[in-house]
Amino acid sequence: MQDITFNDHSGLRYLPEYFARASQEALLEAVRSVVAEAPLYQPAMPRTGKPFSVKMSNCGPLGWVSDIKGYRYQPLHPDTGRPWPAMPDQLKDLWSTLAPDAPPAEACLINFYQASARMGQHQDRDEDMFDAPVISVSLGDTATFRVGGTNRKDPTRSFRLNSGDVVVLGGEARLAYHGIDRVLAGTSTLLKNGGRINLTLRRVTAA
Ligand code: MD6
Ligand code: FE
Repeated sequence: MQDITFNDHSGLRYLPEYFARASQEALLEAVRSVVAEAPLYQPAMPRTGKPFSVKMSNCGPLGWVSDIKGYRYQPLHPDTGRPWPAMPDQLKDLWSTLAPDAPPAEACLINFYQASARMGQHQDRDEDMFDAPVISVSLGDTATFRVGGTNRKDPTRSFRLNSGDVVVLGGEARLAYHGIDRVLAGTSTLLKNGGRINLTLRRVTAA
């Protein structure tokens, strides 16, 4: 495992191959169980109601949702009305390893990308506190991740996120703009039918 801390975005950590193949498979199994109970739903943009190209679900006590009314965290699945499934142990362990000083993660957003899906540049700022980092795990096809600074116009850099890679946005980089330019189809054999899953772990409420 390497630990490359980019000095021009302090608090951004890129941990390539954090999870080896066997751990990726175990994590994927855990995600499948979550999604069996909390099916992927189609989020939509606030105000316009335009659908996202990414489908989503969540696990943990809170889940991030977006619909015509806005972005928010809520304890219930928007379609089924049931609580989100528990967070898998592998993700709790990841959080306690990489964010040892933070209170427990409350939400894990599951993003599912098929071939042409992408995610525009955004800040993760729907949480009540920004002291804890946001930690992401990528599974399946490689994606190009673009990250800038805390102002939309700041210069950006992009790098590839492969299956098993972990990204931490903490410190100053907690509110850095970032997004997914594209997913490179056929780059991983982890998901039988291709595509990419990204898991983002967050603390939502002040402890
Ligand atoms: C993605 N990731 O990789 C989108 N957010 O599909 C994110 O939006 C993200 O990777 C916060 C921290 C790390 C991330
Ligand atoms: Fe994000």
